[in-house]
Amino acid sequence: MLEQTWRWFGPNDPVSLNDVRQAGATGIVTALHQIPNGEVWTFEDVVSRKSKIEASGLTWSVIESIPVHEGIKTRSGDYRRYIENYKESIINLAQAGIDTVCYNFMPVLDWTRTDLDFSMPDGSTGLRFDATEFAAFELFILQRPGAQYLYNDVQKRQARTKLDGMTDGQVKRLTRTIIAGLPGSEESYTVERFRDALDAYKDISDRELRQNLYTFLREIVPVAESAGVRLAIHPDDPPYPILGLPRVVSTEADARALLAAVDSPANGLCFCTGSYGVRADNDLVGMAERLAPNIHFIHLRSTQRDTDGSFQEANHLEGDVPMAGVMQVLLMEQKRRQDEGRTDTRMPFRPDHGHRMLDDLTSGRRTNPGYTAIGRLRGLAELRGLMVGLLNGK
Ligand code: DNO
Repeated sequence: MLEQTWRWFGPNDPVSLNDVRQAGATGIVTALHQIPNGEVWTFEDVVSRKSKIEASGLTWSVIESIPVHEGIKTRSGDYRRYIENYKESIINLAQAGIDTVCYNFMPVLDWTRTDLDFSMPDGSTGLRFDATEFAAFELFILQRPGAQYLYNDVQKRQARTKLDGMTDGQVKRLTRTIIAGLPGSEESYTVERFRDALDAYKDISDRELRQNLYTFLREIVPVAESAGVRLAIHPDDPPYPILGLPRVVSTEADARALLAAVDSPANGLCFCTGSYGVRADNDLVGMAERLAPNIHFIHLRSTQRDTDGSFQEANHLEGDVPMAGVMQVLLMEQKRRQDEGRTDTRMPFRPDHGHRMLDDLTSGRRTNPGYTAIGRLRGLAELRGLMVGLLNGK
């Protein structure tokens, strides 16, 4: 069985460690969100959080994430110090007995959505990225220079109509949803600061961002390898360029190129089916098969694509992601690792996101968008059932 894990945002998360136990997960995925981006995670801080998790009968399975400072992505400012700090954090985590670290290299924004409460046909709500709403934000609210070249006349008209139909409150909400930072995001911006952050990338092409990522990896992978830590890069979400920014972890070719840049078992992937799955040209089962030896962490979630780049988050076993096929490949990889006597047979996965439903919807309890108790409980239960079914069906 793959290890069943659950993202927990720390002591302030409305979904408690006890809730997690009742959901049937055994591993916790979390980060020290209180530590400012770029600073060192000390051994003491890590151990203190770890003992809280263990006191609840759970283990700290994966770090998600040690944030990569924007200075590292742009190779500017104090980036050398941030890289040294990153190495130190990895060493401290290893000393505390934690061996899997997730991170991402998305410029400016971590994951991006336009609607956190989109009504699903069954009456629950979920997360959605709407391409027309995003265009309305970029063209007319942010008024980003250059944005007008990304859209054709029809798209611009649709975006204008969308904006004209929105109240001031809706415009504010859309803006906040895009730039204020979704749960787990490493940055949060006002419109002004957001413009500055985008500006920092004006001379950074796709090629340069890739080079910055590979150079970063050449620096940290050897440290991780000798500490016995596995790195897992999360793909871009959504997996295509937005806001004129370069995107370098969206496809199988991107994943292969970064693995080839530093050939080490420590240089690995977070296989996020929901993120990669938004592109119809990402063959998820084939990717899982071919990339399997370097998959150190797994996010299982499904999306339903529209034709214009919009998507919404579907139930875990529905939508466009061939979940059974992916699960089958991952179970085979685990078996292969066990047969080979590899040490990384744990293969943690978490149900990524979930709809707001039942009491989470009606009781007024505040949960982090996407990180509800009951929606994820449903996701985990379905995925567990699928896994046990596949294992017993042979
Ligand atoms: C969203 C998450 C991301 C992810 C980071 C990893 O729900 O999957 O915030 O944690 O991109 O660094």
